[in-house]
Amino acid sequence: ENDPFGFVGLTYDDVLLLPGESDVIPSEVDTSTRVSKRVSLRIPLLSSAMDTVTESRMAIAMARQGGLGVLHRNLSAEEQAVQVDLVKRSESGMVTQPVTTTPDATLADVDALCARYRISGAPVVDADGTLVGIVTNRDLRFESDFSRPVREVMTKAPLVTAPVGISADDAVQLLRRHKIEKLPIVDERNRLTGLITVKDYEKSEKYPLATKDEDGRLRVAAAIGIFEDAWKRAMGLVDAGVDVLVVDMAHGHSRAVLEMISRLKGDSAAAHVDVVGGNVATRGAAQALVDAGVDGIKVGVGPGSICTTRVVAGVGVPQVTAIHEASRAAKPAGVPVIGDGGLQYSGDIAKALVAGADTVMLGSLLAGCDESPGDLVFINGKQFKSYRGMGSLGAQQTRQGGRSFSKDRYFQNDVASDDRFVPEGVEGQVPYRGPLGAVAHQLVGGLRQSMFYSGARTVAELQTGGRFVRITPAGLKESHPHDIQMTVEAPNYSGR
Ligand code: RVP
Repeated sequence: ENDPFGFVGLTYDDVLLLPGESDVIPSEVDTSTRVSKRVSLRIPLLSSAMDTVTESRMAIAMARQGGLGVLHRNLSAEEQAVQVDLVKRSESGMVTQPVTTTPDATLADVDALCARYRISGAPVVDADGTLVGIVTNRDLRFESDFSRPVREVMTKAPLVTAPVGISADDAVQLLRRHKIEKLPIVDERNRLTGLITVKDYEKSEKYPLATKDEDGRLRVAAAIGIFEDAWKRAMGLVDAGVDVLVVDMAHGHSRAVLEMISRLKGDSAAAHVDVVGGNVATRGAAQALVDAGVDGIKVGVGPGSICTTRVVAGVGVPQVTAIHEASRAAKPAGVPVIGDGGLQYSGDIAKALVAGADTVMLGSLLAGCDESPGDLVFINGKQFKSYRGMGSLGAQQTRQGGRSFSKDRYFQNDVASDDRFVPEGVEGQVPYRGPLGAVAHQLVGGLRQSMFYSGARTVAELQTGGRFVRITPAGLKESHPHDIQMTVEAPNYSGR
């Protein structure tokens, strides 16, 4: 494999999956998989840790669909921890640390709180955590003076409450019987310990595949680096309840990355958090991550749609080969592989899985969603959203408190000024795609078709039974629509 003239790197457009005998239809297949040793997903999709792709809104939407969002790290550690918090509090069977207010807060405070967490009201607690009332939208609706204190408008205790440990069914009964929307959970001394809301139950019916932790809260991952205050950032994210830490560097096969991973794995405070490392593109690098104790391996050096590493540095491995090579070290160790970057169409998901990935990470395919950060722009009557590499000049120029947080992904944290920075990414825009739900439906729908054609009921069956055929440029041309002028846009295909 080290003979460069015999070792060919293949990518998505170089291969197709052979159709195989099938006794399963698309709607019957099971797309469940693992991101890392202890975190399972119902659909094999992750959203990229990029500032034009994943903040809390995208992370919430991804987890609801059954995937996982990885919060980007081009912001202060405190802000990133707040994002984790927003996801963890967003939806659950029961909120264990509900957002609360106090009797002396103003209605304006409550209004801001509700907007921030997208909630419709909050329990009111006194200084020692005792439940003294509840304030909801309804209390604010006809109020003109928002400087009034909560104590004057809240519904005062005694409220309908439930004891710690109440079952889901009993809770729903109570909500129904009393025609209320929020049920505070209290201990024997009437201190608030949780909150159950009607909305949460409606959401669990609406999002049956949602990715949740043991407490019923949505799961979320977050990216960290390795330099300067990376450790402090990691601990802040752990405190905020992050489920997976992703050591997110352009070159994962480097000593500092391996050391960061071993250190995290050895730390008792982070013992319940899975650690993903990357990015890598060779078997040796994947083995080094395995040896460092990693729970998941992220693969991809240069495949990203916004990435210029392969031309600026001349380094990389075409993605299907990279995934295959990395999986040769990861599989025997039982460590899941994430195929990160380079996917253009839903068909590429199954190709990644057959090559050896367990999940894929998407940037450009998700950057156009409503839930990604950034505003819609109109150009010639068409709608776009901006999308940029984390190694682009623009991403480096994002500063908070005079600091840039993204340079170190490319090991250039010692570069003092922007004009000395060597970018490995570009900035641009992608077509507006609407809500993530619709986009994910098409992506997962495509994967279901792949599994049907391959005769695979599960991701594991696809991974072991799937077979590639290598194609030529003529085969690729034949694969795409040809000899026709497309007049109607398909929801899952845009021309090349
Ligand atoms: P794509 O889905 O092809 O748009 O690729 C997204 C991936 O590209 C990210 O998950 C990340 O690994 C990588 N990336 C992000 N920024 C850059 C860069 O500036 N080079 N690359």
